[in-house]
Amino acid sequence: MASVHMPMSYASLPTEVPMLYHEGASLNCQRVRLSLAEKGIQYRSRIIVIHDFEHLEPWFLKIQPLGTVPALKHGPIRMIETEAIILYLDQITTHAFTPKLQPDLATKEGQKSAYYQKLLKAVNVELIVTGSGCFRNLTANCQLPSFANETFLKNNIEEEVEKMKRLSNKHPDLRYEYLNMSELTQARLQALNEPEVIDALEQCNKTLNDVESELAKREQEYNSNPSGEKPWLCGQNFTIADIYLSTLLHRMVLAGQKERLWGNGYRPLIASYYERVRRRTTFQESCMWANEVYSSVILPMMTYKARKSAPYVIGFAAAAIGITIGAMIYYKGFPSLKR
Ligand SMILES: N[C@@H](CCC(=O)N[C@@H](CS)C(=O)NCC(=O)O)C(=O)O
Repeated sequence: MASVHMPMSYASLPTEVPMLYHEGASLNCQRVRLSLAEKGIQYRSRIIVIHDFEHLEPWFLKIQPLGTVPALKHGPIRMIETEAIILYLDQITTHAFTPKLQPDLATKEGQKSAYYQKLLKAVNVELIVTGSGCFRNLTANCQLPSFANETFLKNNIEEEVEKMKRLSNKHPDLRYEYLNMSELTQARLQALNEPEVIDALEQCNKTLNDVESELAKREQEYNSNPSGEKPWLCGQNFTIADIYLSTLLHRMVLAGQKERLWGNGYRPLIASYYERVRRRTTFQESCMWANEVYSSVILPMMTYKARKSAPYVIGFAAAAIGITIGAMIYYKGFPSLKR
């Protein structure tokens, strides 16, 4: 991957390589990873294993008080919100190296990309994905693991809330952060019912109507003057709107919503857009593995558990070696016991 581009006028920026705290499957993390790849920015990576509640650990809350991923640290700069992170990454590289993800707002392409980014950001993807796990009747070809069903997901959220409450007593300096998280998490649990999920799907459906019409305009423009690469959603460049759209579509495939939203010839332009973006190298590197449960969930969880139990394993090994050496000395001291 290319290194961080630091032109002379950007000399005041931290010189160290940014550190990204993220999770494999998370939609927002895919958005930031894809932006990093598009901008050719090298970064250090720290996976936070949300499924094992690593985001509740005090060290992480001191970096990200909301306990969510992604979070980015760049020298003294700390960023905790996806859109802000992407716009920051866009600022620390210049147009001379990579096109702007958010083109100049004075241009038609810039206005369109800002508009579609906001529209796509408003889709409640988290509720659709969790809801698809709970209400499989709303899905087709769902790729979520079968254990991620209603009972499992609800128990998991309840367990998370309990843990937050316990930790708020154990760490008085982070009490506010834990209680704030527990309120937000409880609200998520309440929204987890079939009608709310259907509403979220309907909102997504309406947004994709607009997207299909916008893609039709690009198609028309291209057909009337077919030169160079085919345009993306807002014009010639792959913008922040494409970051939000491509990752939304990828997440909908995982959730088993592809058939409903652009399957069987319905919305053909979105269908070919998704096929095209899947072939994009940056997307392959940063997002494709997000839908593979082994790479994005199981492997990081196993690594995390091994890391957590490492002190015990090392302690056990040290004790075993100690006992063996002790026994050897003991037996040497008692020659009659030697063979
Ligand atoms: N507003 C935040 C939201 C980030 C967010 O909700 N991240 C999810 C993963 S996509 C998360 O960390 N959830 C923690 C949890 O589920 O407890 C942003 O845009 O970055």
